Amino acid sequence: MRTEQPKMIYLKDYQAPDYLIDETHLTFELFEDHTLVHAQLIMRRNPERQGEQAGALPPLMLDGQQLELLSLSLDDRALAPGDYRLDDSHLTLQPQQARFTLDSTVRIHPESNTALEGLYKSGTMFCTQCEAEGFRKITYYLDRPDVMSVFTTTVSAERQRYPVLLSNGNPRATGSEEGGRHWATWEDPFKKPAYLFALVAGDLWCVEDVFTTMSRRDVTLRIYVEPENIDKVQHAMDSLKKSMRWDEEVYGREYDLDIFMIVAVNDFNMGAMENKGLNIFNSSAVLAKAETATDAAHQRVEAIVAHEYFHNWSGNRVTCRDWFQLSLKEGFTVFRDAEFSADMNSRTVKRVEDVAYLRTHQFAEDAGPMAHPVRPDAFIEISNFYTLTVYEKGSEVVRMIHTLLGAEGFRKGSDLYFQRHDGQAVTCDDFAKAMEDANGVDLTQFKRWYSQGGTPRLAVEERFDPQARRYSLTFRQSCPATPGQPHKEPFVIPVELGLLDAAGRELPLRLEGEDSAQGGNRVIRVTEAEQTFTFLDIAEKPLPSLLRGFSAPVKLSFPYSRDQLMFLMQHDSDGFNRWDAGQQLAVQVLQELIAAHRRGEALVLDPRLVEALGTLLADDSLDQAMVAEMLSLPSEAYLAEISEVADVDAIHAAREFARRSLAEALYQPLLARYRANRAESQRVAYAAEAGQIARRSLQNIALSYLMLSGKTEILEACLDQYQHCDNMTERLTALAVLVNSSFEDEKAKALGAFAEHFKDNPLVMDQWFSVQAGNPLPGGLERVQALMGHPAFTLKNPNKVRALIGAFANQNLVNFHRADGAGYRFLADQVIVLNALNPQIASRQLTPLTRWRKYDEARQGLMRGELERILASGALSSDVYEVVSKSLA
Ligand code: B3K
Ligand code: ZN
Repeated sequence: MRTEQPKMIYLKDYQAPDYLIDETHLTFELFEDHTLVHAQLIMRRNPERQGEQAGALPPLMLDGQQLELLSLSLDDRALAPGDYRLDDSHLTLQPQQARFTLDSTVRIHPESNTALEGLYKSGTMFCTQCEAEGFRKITYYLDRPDVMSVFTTTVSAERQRYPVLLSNGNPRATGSEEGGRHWATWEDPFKKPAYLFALVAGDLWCVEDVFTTMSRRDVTLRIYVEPENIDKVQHAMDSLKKSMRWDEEVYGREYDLDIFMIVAVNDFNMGAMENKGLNIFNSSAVLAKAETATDAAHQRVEAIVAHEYFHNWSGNRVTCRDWFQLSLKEGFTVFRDAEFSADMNSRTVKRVEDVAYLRTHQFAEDAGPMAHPVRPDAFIEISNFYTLTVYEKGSEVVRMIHTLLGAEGFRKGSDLYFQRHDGQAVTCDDFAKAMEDANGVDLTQFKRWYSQGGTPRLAVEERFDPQARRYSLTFRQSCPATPGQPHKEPFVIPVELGLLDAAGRELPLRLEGEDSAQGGNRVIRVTEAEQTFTFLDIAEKPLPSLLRGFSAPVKLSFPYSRDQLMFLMQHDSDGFNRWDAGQQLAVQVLQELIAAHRRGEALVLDPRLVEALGTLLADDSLDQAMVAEMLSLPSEAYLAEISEVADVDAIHAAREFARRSLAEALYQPLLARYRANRAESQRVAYAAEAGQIARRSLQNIALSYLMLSGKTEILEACLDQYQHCDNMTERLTALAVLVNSSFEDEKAKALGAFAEHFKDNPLVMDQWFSVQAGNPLPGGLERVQALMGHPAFTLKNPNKVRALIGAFANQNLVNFHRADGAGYRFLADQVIVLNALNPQIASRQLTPLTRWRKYDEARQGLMRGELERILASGALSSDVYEVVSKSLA
């Protein structure tokens, strides 16, 4: 908890460290009521700083929090309290020579660490989470990413309780001690910052495999889990091997150590952590088998395993100089894992999912009080900056570089980046420079994507001159002000586009100034506030397909008519834009319904939406996963994001009306698709592979529409699917549509049976909580409050908090935003409790309240009131303080 006034830290103040740590030798003695940490640091003056600060050596200021210092010596000389200074967060002393060895012993208390940062216990197991600044809760250190050291780690613990002792690198030695204890020593030969340190001790089982690298070295692969989960590891292991091969093939990156380990833990603040050679994962990001994990969960495991593995190069071998550069590793690695998933599954579906997520959540962040550039220039608490902007928008920025340079040029740039900076801690500018140098291009203006926050708007206008056969597109870009950035300079916006003729064929494209046409799909660069591109030899007025594949993270507007959108839905050669045309059509129709609802008028659905979706359903040749995506109406959260003032009740009413009308109008084709796919699901055994996933996604969205009919034949089909299936994807969907229906008896029975059957599986219980938390029927808050008292719920487990409180506040908009403010009060109450238990989780849960400006005046007042109540509630963590104070500013 904070005792000093929180301080803003600025990128412009960055200075290289005064001292370096060449070697770090750690010994941990783990006990039930405390842990002793001995650290030997072989240190020297940083030569880079020597010139600037000639003369006497500067003081050495080590980071350290919540440590009880037991002994300290400098070059074997014990230091007395008068020889150093201690405060809440630092240990300061005066070295006498440029090279020295510092030994310290501290006592820490992992057994009572509920913040889950540093060394802590998850169940009976010891584990660590050090990124970003958790290592300072383990020992006194220069806890900053530009201090890179080799580590040896010895862990000692009681053998019976903790038979497995792990740390980074390769295993070196093991031995026994008196009193039933044993020890193991690990050596990591690669220099790394302290945030990549990891330690695990527990009673774990593992699945082992071998991967032969491109230079024919055998690497041992191990995934450690608690014994009861050993049957849920194969999917993660397969994903790991695929990732290792893909990184060799696509980036030429080979794994370096002799062993790569993953450990699954139940209590974890986020998805997973890329510690060198010893990744620690939230069990939800490792464990997956047919009976307990949905298709989405299987795909999430594959993506996160890949993401953490890819960090071995993009993050570990080449790391960040300071935390302002976080997107250097995160944006790049998200881009890498997205491309991996696209290669393993359906590329278009992956892109659709990612873009829908970005537009809904990152765009909202960009429009709110916590908006910041991909490379922020100031923060109070770095944990608050593991954001959608740094990750997802950061990935879009890397994707744009890829689009501008082409796959080959991008690979030349990444090769140069890895080769030039291996073993270094670098900046986003270094990344861009490698891309520039390898390709002979200038990215100066492009780099505004790193320094300017906010979502650019790109308005497009067309003009056609039939006599001159000229077709022009005028682009106007602007970007709204964000905190600290009132004015923005123009971005470089790559716009991938094509022009379609009346038959839906792509026209050859010749821009003014070019000698001949160059294909029908191309990327143009919008670099000015206003810019016109003229295409020549255009005989008839074409229909433009713009921003294909979502080639830039902008809000594009073009005055499409509904008929034009229907045309694009059917004819665009770009699968992403076919989906996007469908979304734009649905948005237009839904916005009309929202407005009608607000005026108190009767709602009438535009038949064109029925026709468009009916056409898709009738076409057997289409990818079923894409049909499922296109049948999904834009989410309530997205409709809220694009509203000037979000009227959640009107949004919900309009969207539900549209869903019911579609279900009624398309009942027969939906039922036919449902039955065919369900029959197939019953015929073949479950596999988490693309074809089956596509089939189930269409089956399940069809069921969710059909259930709106309230017909008994559908209720029976739903109950049959719930009871007779070999996988969680079908079972959970059946449960969810039942929960959202008005069949109260069947609902209660199914919920009871589900909980009874899965009560010993915490990850499945998380899904059970989420399904209920998301139920929009009246009384949502009371249901959630009752579930907080369920024996499987605890505020101490982040997955439970996310599953119940997070799902309620983020996905159940009508109940969370109920007019009396009780939803807000509930969330604020939980944040106040969580603030003391786990600041990172508390601060995350606050997000929906930070969006108060989106709502009507009455709700704004209620939301602000709750933020003020949190601010006044006592000693706030820096995490919660930063978010609340910026939201109220
Ligand atoms: N690098 C970690 C995130 C650490 C978050 C610390 N609050 C996981 C990842 O992005 O791979
Ligand atoms: Zn990452």
